[in-house]
Amino acid sequence: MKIYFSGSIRGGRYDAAIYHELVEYLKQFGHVLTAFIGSIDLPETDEEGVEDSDIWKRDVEWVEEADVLIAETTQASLGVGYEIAIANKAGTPVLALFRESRGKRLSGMIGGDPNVTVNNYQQIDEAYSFIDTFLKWHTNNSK
Ligand code: 6IA
Repeated sequence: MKIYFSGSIRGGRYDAAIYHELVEYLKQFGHVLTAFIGSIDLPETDEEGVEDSDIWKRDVEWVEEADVLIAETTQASLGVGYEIAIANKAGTPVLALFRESRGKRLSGMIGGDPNVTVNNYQQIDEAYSFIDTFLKWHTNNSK
């Protein structure tokens, strides 16, 4: 299974440790195309030598070829929202994981999308369990 993991980069790396945990967990189910998003020391802005046009082209291809897209959406990110929209268009199932904290709510454009499975969690184990349920369902009903 090809898994596209989405998490904030330029939107802010505050949740990098959580992305790391999620990516490590996802690896048991298949190939995580974007495992680098879970790198704790991935820079927010220091991306010398990487053209935005190349990032966009490769990521759009990966979202389209992925079997599922799993996004950690707590830290708002334009890129993550954009990827969710592309996945929808490509028919790639989307799971959005959100931690209800800091008095913040998920964007209505994600929370209100009938094609997105939104699961709220507090502890990482709850996120793992939502991932299990989501992947089990989509393994049995693949696109
Ligand atoms: O707007 P953001 O930068 O927060 O968007 C984050 C999302 O866009 C992630 O889910 C990624 O899939 C994608 N994305 C944004 N920047 C990059 C990128 N930059 N490379 C790949 N995907 C990206 C180069 C990173 C480099 C330091 C290794």
